[in-house]
Amino acid sequence: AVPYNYKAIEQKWRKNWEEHPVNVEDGNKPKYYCLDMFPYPSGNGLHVGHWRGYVISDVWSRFKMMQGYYLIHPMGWDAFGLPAENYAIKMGVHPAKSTADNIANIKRQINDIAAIYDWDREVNTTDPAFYKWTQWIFVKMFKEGLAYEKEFPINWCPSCKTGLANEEVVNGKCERCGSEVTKKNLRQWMLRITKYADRLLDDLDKLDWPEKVKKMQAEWIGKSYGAEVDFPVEGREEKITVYTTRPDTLHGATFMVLAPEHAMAKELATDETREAVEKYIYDASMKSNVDRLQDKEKTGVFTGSYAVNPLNGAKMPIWLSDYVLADYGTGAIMCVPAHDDRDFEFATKFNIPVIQVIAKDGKEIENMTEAYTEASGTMINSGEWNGMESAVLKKEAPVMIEKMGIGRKTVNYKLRDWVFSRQRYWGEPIPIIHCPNCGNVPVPEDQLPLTLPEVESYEPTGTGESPLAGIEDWVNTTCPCCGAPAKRETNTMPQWAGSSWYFLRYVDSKNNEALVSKEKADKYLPVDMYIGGVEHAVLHLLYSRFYTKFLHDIGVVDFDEPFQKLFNQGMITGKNGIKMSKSKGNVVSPDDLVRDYGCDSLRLYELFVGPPELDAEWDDRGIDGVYRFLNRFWKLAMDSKEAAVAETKEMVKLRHKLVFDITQRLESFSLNTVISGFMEYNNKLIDMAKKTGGIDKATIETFVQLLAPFAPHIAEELWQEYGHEDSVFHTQWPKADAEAMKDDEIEVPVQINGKTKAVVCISAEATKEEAIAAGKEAIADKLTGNIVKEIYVPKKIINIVMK
Ligand code: ANZ
Ligand code: ZN
Repeated sequence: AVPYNYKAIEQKWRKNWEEHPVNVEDGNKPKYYCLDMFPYPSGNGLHVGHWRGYVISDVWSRFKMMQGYYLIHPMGWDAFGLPAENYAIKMGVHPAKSTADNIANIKRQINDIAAIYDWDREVNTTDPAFYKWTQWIFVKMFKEGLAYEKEFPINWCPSCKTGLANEEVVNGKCERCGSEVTKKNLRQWMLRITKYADRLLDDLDKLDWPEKVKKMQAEWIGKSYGAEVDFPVEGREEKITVYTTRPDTLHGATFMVLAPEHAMAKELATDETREAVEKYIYDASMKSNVDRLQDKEKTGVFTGSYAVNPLNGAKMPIWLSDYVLADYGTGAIMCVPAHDDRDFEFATKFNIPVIQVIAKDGKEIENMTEAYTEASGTMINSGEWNGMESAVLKKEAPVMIEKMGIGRKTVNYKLRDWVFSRQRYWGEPIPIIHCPNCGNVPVPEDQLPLTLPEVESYEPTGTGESPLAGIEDWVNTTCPCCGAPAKRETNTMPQWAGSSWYFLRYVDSKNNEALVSKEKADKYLPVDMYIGGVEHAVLHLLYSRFYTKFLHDIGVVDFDEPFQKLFNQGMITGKNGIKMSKSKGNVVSPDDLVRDYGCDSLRLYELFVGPPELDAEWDDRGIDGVYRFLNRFWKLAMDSKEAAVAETKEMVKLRHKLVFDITQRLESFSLNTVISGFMEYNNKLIDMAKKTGGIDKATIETFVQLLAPFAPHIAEELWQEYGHEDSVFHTQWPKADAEAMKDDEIEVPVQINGKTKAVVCISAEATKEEAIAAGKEAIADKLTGNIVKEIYVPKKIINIVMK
């Protein structure tokens, strides 16, 4: 037979698909929107790890197409941001130019995957026709009071010379460059994402997402229920209010800690403590939040002042410590060392009394060596609350406190408003004009996009101003309201701005009148399946949900969750699990593998390396195995075509089992076992063909159909070899018939010591174990002696030898 010539086959079908696209819309098909997280077009190109996600989404898309859907499967570019800008600074090339070059290269690489992207839908976040709408959304948010200006100390990356959102600070370091993040007092544009906190939390229930990701989002939003309690301060009018989730422990509060930034921190100092207090406040101002929360030895300073426990009048020293955050709750806490780890540590270090108020079995612990943090047990040392269940009290205390007039029931969130301005060049200009008469005025919607001007130097200034501030004729403008001389906002948007809504634009990417037309939005949105890495769990995926809810609220779309289903693929790593990167020199480029084995083989191997949701180590050598499988299947198909044998019962049965197994594995995203399944079935068929001279047409054709989403070129070629003119992708995904899958049943006598005692019905294919088990069950009541031997003569006799 003709050998498997992947080069010729792949070239032929690439051209053919270009001329006759297989994903075509016809009015009757339902849509299916399968989305990849769009890439940042970096100068490094794609490695085999990037391929994995694209192959997974392509397999899924083609499978859906064969189930009769019209596919929305687009691709685009998330191209604003630091890498392009840093390259510009180094090489003096305009970021738009380097971005365009990188896109051209990556597009070529993506085309090598043979993924079925609809390039008519392509978007690029740096294209003014696109960012017109990114700015438009900002203007709408401004008009709705969701975008506002505020000056406060934000996370500042001294190396990127820009402010960062909380989400961009990972373990106290800049998410992008790894530098230690510091604080800087800066005027900021903020987005009021906190207004959506409850909906962002509650609607997680609607989503078919990995539990892990939902949990991360819920924790990031961090809703907690508790109480605010007001504590009088000795010798002062003003009270200090604390936030606590454990008001049940109020009797055990032996001291109080304020964040160093708390408004009263300085005032509470006495002549003796003032110097130490001011030094402590200064030192804390230089640390990031994350740094402060990390597990290291507690520090603190006594202010010299005392608060009074409003329940029992106990005197509580007031301390400052940086483990209390200024921007959470009220920035002040009551400390219950017996029942909180951090407080226990602090009290131990500074010799503050510990009073136990919850006892597990009604007994007081003599020398506490650690806090008892569970809200379960009986209240002790708690006056009128003694004897109550702490879990019950925890729920009731907020209301009781409210009735006593010493506080109130409250809800708190960890989520903060989103710091939305960056002091860099390569981003969307924030479309706001500062007018001396009118204040902040948005650029009129019909004047958008406000395009990014050319600059001489992209270098960040480091002063907290973006390079745009230096372009006088751009900065100076007139107020759209009153005509007075006014100045443009010179900050730009963060890289997340465009990616927060790009998925909406794909379905109407050329529309100049609207972000997306109502008609197209209704027809093609939302996204049915979103595929990408897990690293975006709280950044991009939270921002996108927020944007979608906002656009829902202003009537642009009529759904309020963007992504119905989410799949996170694991990473492909180099040897020993090390992340592939240029600097480590362990990047495997797909280009050579495609040349040496073909696209179809590489696609299969990307899936074969392991469960798609887990990380997998890359080893080039493994690709040989899938390549051999394709060769063997090719030969079987071509030989069988010649032989043209009639179908046997075995072939029919195997065909239906194949359909059943592959479909089930594919639907549950167990893509690596789909590939191993193909290999096993192929081996079985080859064995069968040794006896029959070949495999029947329908079985081979079914195999080809199932293989098509995975190895599209070879599938199309064989489909054509088998005499079909239309694409294999225009066929319906095969269905398994349960009846046809059933093994034949046969009757077998069951004997004890050679004498027949019963007859059982078992599968003709039953293994020895299965047959013996069925036989023993049928004569269970007669198995009274010691079994010395169990015999199964296949399809003939089950014999149990007993003593
Ligand atoms: C007394 C208490 C007793 C507390 C106890 C806990 C256990 P979540 O669940 O994270 O909301 N807290 C409040 N504001 C804080 C701030 N600005 N910085 C650091 N810690 C703060 O936690 C709420 C609990 O964290 C609050 O309840 C408070 O300590 C502390 F046995 O109050 B608790
Ligand atoms: Zn004005």
